[in-house]
Amino acid sequence: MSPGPISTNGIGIANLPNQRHKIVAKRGTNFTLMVVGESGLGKTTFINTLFTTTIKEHKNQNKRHAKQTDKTVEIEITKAELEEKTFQVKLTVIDTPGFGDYVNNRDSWLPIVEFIDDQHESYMRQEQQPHRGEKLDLRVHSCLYFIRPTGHTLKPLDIEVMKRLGSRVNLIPVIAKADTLTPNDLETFKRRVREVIAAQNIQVYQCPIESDDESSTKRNMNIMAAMPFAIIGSEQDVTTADGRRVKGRQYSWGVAEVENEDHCDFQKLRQLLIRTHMLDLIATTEETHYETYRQAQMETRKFGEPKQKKLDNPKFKEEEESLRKRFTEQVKLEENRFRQWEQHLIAERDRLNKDLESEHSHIKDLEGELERLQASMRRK
Ligand SMILES: Nc1nc2c(ncn2[C@@H]2O[C@H](COP(=O)(O)OP(=O)(O)OP(=O)(O)O)[C@@H](O)[C@H]2O)c(=O)[nH]1
Ligand SMILES: [Mg+2]
Repeated sequence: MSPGPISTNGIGIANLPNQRHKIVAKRGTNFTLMVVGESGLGKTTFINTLFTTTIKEHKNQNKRHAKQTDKTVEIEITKAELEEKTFQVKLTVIDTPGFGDYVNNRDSWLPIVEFIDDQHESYMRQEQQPHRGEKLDLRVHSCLYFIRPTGHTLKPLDIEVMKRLGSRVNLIPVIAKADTLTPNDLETFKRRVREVIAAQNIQVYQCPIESDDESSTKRNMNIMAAMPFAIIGSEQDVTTADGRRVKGRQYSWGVAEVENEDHCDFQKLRQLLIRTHMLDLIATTEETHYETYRQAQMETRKFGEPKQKKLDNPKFKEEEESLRKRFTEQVKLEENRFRQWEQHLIAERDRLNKDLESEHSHIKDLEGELERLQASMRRK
């Protein structure tokens, strides 16, 4: 679904056909955003940056500051209300622990995928109740995947996790800490990431580009061209060389500005999330991702039957795969051993046959000799 006419400065929803706008505006919209990625890539910092640049007051102020330097160790949910013009958004942001930095932590993305599935499951169960009142809805409308700014390409772990996320939610890839790459390296890196995403068939969010007016269409194209979005996060206000106070990161060579389009795509990403495509993200979650989940569950379970955790649990699938691999390896090993043993037996048989042959010919010789001896005896 397209969010309808979109204004450049206000939230897209303010321009919806009147009736729909009234309904949504009265109730407010729930929008849930999740951040995922390896450890220490600035996920928590990004959330704080988004809050401080978007919302003046938000709940959990203290908690936010406590989170600043700490490693995130569990899934953390923060709610904030966002008011733009006459329209209200109840924003829920889900911060997740980073993974992949040491061996034991490699699989810690599994609970994140499970969390997403669980939200679909919980919503589906509420829908099946006879009294369908206000539902508790934590379905993830948009999931930002943080990519380490290596300058090379996506890692196998990224590909694996992104594939699983892309089939479940609106996946938006972002390049973390964009200030650590030169503009040229950043462009090359972006291109490589896009190529791998295409080659690996990773499903990423594609926002509708066509709009009613030309300038909106142009802006949408501009936003989409920036994917994967390069991000700079910062909780500090710093002073630029020309004396402006901005959110940014101070370096000896100058300031990397969060909200400067020449420095990174933070503004474009925020525009896509909060302004232009929020409704589309919500609608595609409902119509595509939730629907896919619901249908898959309907095909495998009877109405009201509890979810068979094991069957669709990615962790279980993982275990099953590694078990199968181990089993195949064992079988191969045994087959090899058997083949070697068989060859050994054949060689042994050949050797014995040869021995037997030579024994036979020896016997033959002896028999011949015996015959000759007997004949000469008879003649005497
Ligand atoms: N250069 C640079 N550093 C950043 C940026 N964003 C965050 N950092 C720094 O990176 C470090 C880790 O940031 P966090 O926000 O805690 O990272 P995280 O992804 O939440 O880490 P985990 O919770 O462990 O997964 C901190 O020292 C931040 O100041 C950025 O855009 N550029
Ligand atoms: Mg964190």
